[in-house]
Amino acid sequence: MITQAPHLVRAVCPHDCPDTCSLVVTVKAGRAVDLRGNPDHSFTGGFLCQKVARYLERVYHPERLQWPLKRVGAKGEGRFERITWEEALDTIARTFGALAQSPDGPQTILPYSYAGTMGQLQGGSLGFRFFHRLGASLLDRTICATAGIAGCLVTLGTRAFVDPDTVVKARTIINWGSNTSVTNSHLWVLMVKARREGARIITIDPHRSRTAARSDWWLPIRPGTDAALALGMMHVIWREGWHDQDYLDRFCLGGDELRDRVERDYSPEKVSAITTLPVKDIEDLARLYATSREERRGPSFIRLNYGLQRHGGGGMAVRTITCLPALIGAWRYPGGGALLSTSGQNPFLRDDRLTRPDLVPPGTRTVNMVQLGEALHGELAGPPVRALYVWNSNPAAVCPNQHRVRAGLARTDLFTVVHEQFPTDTTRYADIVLPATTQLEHWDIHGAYGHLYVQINQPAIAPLGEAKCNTEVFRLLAQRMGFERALFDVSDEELIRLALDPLEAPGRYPHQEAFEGITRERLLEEGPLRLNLPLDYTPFAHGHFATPSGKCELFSPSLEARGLDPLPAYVPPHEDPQTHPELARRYPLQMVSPPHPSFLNSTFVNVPSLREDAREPIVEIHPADALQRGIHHGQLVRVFNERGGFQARAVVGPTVQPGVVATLGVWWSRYTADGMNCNMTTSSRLTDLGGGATFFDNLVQVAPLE
Ligand SMILES: Nc1nc2c(c(=O)[nH]1)N[C@H]1C(S)=C(S)[C@@H](COP(=O)(O)OP(=O)(O)OC[C@H]3O[C@@H](n4cnc5c(=O)[nH]c(N)nc54)[C@H](O)[C@@H]3O)O[C@H]1N2
Ligand SMILES: Nc1nc2c(c(=O)[nH]1)N[C@H]1C(S)=C(S)[C@@H](COP(=O)(O)OP(=O)(O)OC[C@H]3O[C@@H](n4cnc5c(=O)[nH]c(N)nc54)[C@H](O)[C@@H]3O)O[C@H]1N2
Ligand SMILES: [Mo]
Repeated sequence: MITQAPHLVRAVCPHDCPDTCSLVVTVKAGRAVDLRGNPDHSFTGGFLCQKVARYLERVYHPERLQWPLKRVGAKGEGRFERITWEEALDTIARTFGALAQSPDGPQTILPYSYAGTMGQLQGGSLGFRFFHRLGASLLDRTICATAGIAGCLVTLGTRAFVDPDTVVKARTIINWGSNTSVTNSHLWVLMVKARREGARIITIDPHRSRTAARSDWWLPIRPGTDAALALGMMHVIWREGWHDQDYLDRFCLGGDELRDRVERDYSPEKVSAITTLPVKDIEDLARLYATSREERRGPSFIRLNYGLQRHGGGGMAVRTITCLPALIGAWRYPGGGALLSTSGQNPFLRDDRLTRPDLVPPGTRTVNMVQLGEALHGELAGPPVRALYVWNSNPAAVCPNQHRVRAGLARTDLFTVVHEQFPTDTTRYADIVLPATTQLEHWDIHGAYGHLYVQINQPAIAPLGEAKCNTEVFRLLAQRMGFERALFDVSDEELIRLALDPLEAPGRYPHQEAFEGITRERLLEEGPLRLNLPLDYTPFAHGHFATPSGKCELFSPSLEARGLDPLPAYVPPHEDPQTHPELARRYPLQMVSPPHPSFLNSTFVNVPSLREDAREPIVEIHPADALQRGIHHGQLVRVFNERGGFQARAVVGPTVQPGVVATLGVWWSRYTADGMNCNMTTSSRLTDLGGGATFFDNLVQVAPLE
């Protein structure tokens, strides 16, 4: 396949981002010399974000791991020696085999992976299959999205979904806890198109994000109080008679109960006190939202994202916000409704045939990935963790309560394997480091969580050095463990076929018909193909929710059966100054720590041009809070709480409200002055629904360094 004349290869951006761009790579004499957004894919529109535009700098980075290593220094020190694949694989198989035979059994082995690649093959498939067959502990992959999914399931029975291609028709657009122009930039393009047709763009965010700055209206809500705002909007909508009674009567459960609750408990005055937004703003927001069809001649669209979920009440917040479109009947119209994720529309995004959960021994314990620190300190139920296998993740940077995570990783009796492309914070703690391929060096098949296209990624170049892809490593390990050949002697191309094969259970939601006509051959020949769903798709225009009642459950009998509040409600943050004044006396500032536009979580921090762009960790603080602490703009400060601290440069200004601070980006320890990052301060407590992470539910203090 690799020829001397320059040729083009179609690839897919593998990163954890809703946009899953289609890429075109130019290869010359076996080397990728150019990479750009595919102009023929309508959603990608021929442009890439500032990070992936530099993807080749990652691929050919001088620090790419190219051969297996074994540790020769202390854990955390980062001293390694080159070994052969034979030695590396034998060591791992021998250690896993011995642990599986030990009295505590295979659950002493903890696999740890997240979204280094979103591909169905390299991000799922044989990796899961291997650890399921081994009987290792299961990992609850909660670090990002589970609170929101759980919240959506209560109200809608599926993820809040609007066909992104229809967003240009919306006339009131709300970015709710969503930094769309940064984290979902191709949807932002559609929002701007809608604005040219008269749409108004509103952003609800405690931080004046790039998106907030580019919006028509920014509402600087107090962190963790979004459910209260949504309930206040409902109060106003019912009071003013802006609701859609017909939609409520025909397609919803519990409209009257919800109305009683918001009339009684969520007056704009009360909501104003919780959210710190003025009463007038709450009323104006409700009006713009509910009267968009009449006044702005098009429906209302909410881009609901992850920022507002990373709080103690994050699940309930999403459950509550996803009630709003039903209240005003927004689901009836193309472009109307709320979008969290399109992934629920794609059959293979939950395909057990690739991962084989049926192989898991009954009674296997599950470890919540947010609580890696606790797991490594033996504080969770079940056998102690004696071995850790990390791939597609960098927990020594991205995991909350980082001091405890690092202390756990430093345990001398823990056997740690890390399969990585780069020497990250996590590889420093590994006993064995395995070199991984990048997206240009392996096969994959991708859906997306921000559009409706399926794509195949073809390898453009040969693996660098001795790098191997995830599926290959699990094949080799399975061989050494003596696992069934039928389970693991499966090529990547066969796995792609399996992913696209018809499901055995027809009629299952999402519908298999979505794949009709989408074949491996067509994907290879034609590039991205849209799922077989109608244009202007409005799945809830006539109800058909995926809840047990088939209705939009404003009142949830299933929550009631679990002994939980069946109606939407405001659940305060775990670390809430209003309800925990004594904690707030020591740590008075609520800190959010969303991604830096130059980075993708902790990925790309080691690409020099992007890191230069981000410069160094900063903390944005309101002038009143800075004055009180004697902090001036540009000064070095320490941000801390009981869990730990990190150093940052103060950016003083009105980009946050008093009582709130913001820091951007998950830095690698080697690129910060003190070797720390924001996750030194974040907590491993979980959300109310879904067991999710609460990164932004974090009280801190800020003090000048000198
Ligand atoms: N460039 C870039 N793109 C990315 C990523 C990246 O790291 N870099 N990460 C990818 C991943 S893994 C994900 S999950 C998505 C995340 O996509 P988003 O959800 O858009 O990401 P965040 O920036 O974490 O959060 C959005 C905004 O929520 C705000 N926020 C924090 N707390 C609250 C709150 O209580 N209420 C409200 N209303 N807002 C709040 C934050 O200040 C932030 O500006 O983006 C993906 N895309
Ligand atoms: N404070 C704070 N913390 C956060 C967040 C935040 O906003 N604030 N965001 C959270 C969110 S939303 C998420 S999703 C998590 C993300 O957590 P992770 O999924 O761990 O994300 P990354 O930091 O991107 O690390 C992924 C790693 O996988 C590696 N990798 C990429 N491709 C491959 C491959 O093919 N094979 C192998 N073996 N490795 C590969 C990359 O080199 C990279 O080091 O972080 C969370 N942490
Ligand atoms: Mo995420």
